[in-house]
Amino acid sequence: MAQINTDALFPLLDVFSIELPSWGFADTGTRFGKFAQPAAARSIDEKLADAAQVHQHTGAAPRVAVHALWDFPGGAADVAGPLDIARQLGVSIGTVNPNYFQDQVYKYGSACSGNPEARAMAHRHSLDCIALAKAIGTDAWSLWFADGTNYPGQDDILSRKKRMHAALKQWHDATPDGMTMYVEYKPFEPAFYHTDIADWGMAATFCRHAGPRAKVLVDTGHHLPGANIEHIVAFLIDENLLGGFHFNDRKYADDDLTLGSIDPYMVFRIFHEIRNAAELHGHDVSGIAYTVDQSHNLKPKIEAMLQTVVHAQELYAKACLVDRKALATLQARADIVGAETLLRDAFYTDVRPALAEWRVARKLAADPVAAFRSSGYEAQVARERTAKYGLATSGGYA
Ligand code: RM4
Ligand code: MN
Ligand code: MN
Repeated sequence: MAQINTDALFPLLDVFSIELPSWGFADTGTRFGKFAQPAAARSIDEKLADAAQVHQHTGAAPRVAVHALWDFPGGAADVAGPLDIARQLGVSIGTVNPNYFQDQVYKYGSACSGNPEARAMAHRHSLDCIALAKAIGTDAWSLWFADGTNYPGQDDILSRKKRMHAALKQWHDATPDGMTMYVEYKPFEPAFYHTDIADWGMAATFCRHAGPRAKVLVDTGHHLPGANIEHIVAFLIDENLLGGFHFNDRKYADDDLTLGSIDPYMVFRIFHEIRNAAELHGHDVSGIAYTVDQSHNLKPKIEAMLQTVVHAQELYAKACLVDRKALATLQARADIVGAETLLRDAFYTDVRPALAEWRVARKLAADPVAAFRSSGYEAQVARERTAKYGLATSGGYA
């Protein structure tokens, strides 16, 4: 077991926060269907209210990421009401996510499409998203592209690369100082032959060409099986190209399961590399943006988000326990077993009592999920939302 020094750990927990996705509180599903939950949020106001529950019980989730089209169909003109509601709820609106994948014009891609209409629409939408982010007063927008092809020969990969390059450069230059443009990658889906930003190296190259306000966003679910994500993270930090994360877990691909539900040791190893970069290499890691990107089809959405934040705090706390000076000594001696044991000791240390103590000292419930369950919030909003929208129905595949 590693020693828990709460004087060292608590200040680190105080500044550890994780942004919640508005879309994680709405009914989402698979391509085969959607199973509706009566308590699911429909409007941005309801999504903010549900996210505020997570913050109220954890004290660690004060920002809500939004999807431009789903939450602000009218763009910047729509922000006054939600901004006011967020303020009253004690949360703020965080990262703005454009949508380059839903409109019919995007059938063959957005920024990379051979169709100039699609590229023009993506460009207008990007400028609208920057305007929306400015109206909200937030410091980030985060780009994910469904662009790619399904068959060899379908389109010219290099022409598409050049179009992406030009678009990102233009949008970076339209991004004001003090705002970051995150660029997310994904190896496949919805495109099944090639994806235009398939991995971290491509995202990093595009960011480097675009300019200093462009940073790579690592979605933990967006890797092929076996990828060493913590290595990617360490490498990007050292290159000053790591923007942040979309956190989720997966067994197979982009499964959007709860963080740490399948492989908690991997999340620990990611946090270990971040703390290592800070403590041994002097990197400023305070700007790394942690965001959840999960859609819970089966779990109750608010409980799943609470569980996610709690998991993240636990795994982060474990990584904070690693004695990195001792580790460096073991590494210098090439004591592989000793070094690995030191990491495993931190990972297997039960930090839950220390986290409960941290919460109680901050006037939070020791167990956020239990506190939320006993609040009756979910049953209450299920009643209200059923009265307002009628019985939830499901969506089909074809
Ligand atoms: C993508 C990707 C994006 C998210 C969309 C809805 O797979 O993870 O970040 O915004 O899904
Ligand atoms: Mn994502
Ligand atoms: Mn995804």
